[in-house]
Amino acid sequence: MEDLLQFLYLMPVGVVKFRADGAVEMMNAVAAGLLLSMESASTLQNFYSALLPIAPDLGLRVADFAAIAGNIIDQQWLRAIAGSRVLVLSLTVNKIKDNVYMAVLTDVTKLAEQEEKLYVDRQKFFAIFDHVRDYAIYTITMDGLIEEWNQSVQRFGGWDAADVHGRNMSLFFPQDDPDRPNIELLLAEAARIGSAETEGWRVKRDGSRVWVNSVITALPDEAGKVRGFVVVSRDITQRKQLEDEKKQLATIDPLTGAYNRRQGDVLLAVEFSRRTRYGRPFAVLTMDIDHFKAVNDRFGHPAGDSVLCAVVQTCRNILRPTDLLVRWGGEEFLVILPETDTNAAMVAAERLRTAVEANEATLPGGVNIRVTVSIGVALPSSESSSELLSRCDVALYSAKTGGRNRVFLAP
Ligand code: GH3
Ligand code: MG
Ligand code: MG
Repeated sequence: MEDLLQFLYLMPVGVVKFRADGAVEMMNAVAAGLLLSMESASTLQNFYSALLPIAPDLGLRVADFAAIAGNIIDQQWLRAIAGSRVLVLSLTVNKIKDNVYMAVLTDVTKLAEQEEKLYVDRQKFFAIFDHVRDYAIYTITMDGLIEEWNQSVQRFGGWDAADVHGRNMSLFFPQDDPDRPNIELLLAEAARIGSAETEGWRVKRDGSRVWVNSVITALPDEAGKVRGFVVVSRDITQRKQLEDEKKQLATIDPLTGAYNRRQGDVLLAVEFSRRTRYGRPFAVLTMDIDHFKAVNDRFGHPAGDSVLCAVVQTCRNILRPTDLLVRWGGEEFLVILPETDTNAAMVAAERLRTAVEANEATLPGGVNIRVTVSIGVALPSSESSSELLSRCDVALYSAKTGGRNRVFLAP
């Protein structure tokens, strides 16, 4: 009996033995501590009085319990004020026999706080997950099958839950996109280093496209093993358009739509390196409009501008899609002809010359005029691009001094 009392006394939970009227017959130190820490627990003589502020119906419930023995209250959580903090107690009451009751009290404040935090975290998470506007968020399995998604998937992709659930995320990637990423590799990367990022076209439900940035993050379980991924995608179509426009501005001559000189330098460097690496031939033409100053003088500068555009259009009609037309300066152009030997370059130059000569440009006032061009042709030897260009310019100069409207091959 003494051992049992000792055992009860040392138990890490509060134990109280009381009678039907609430009179306490015995309680251990933990129970006394818990009851005393509650501000309002004025007495320890009577269990009902001690718990009155937090369990006012305790006496009634005990009285209502008609069975000979059994559980009356099972782990009911009670909130009490203890000084400046909230104390959460778990109360269990059992009827042992007539007029003998046992209560077990445990301090579950920590547990309650954790649960509260978990609840708040969950609420916060769902608030973010569902109401975040510009991001589509969905989770996928290790194989890329879509599990859960937030409302943005519908908002910016137009996809319904039923469309996507259980289907592979590749659904969102256009089949015919040459830059379509390898999804398996992306997932493998995300699994290996924690996350992977990809940017490109995605298809909407109606078949139209948006430019999207996606971050794929691994979702590890408690043991650290990756169990799936969360994909956070953002529609950045507008940014992409701005970037494309900026790129366009940086590489294209706004008047004629030909490449600008800066891009011409880049394109020339590319051809040089292809020639060095793979021995691919190419040719360059420098083309200058004859007596262009006279066009400006006679018809005005805007008329000169439309002649420039007309010449570019004429050349475009003649050139192959792989040929590159660069506005090198005012009325002077550089044409880069990849995969072209001397004969083919001369033929192309001659075709350009005759086409420009044959074409009438219609000026804004309705006047039609014709212009001619002089062209220098050069093929690279082992020289720098500036040496090649000055050789080509010498050929152009010869075409000019030779009477204009002609083609001259650099020696
Ligand atoms: P040549 O046959 O020797 O080439 O004679 P040209 O008159 O064409 O040569 P010149 O270099 O003397 O004159 C080029 C003219 O091109 C002068 C300049 O005002 C004009 N020009 C340069 N850029 C533009 C442009 O963007 N628009 C217009 N309308 N004219 C331009
Ligand atoms: Mg000129
Ligand atoms: Mg000139």
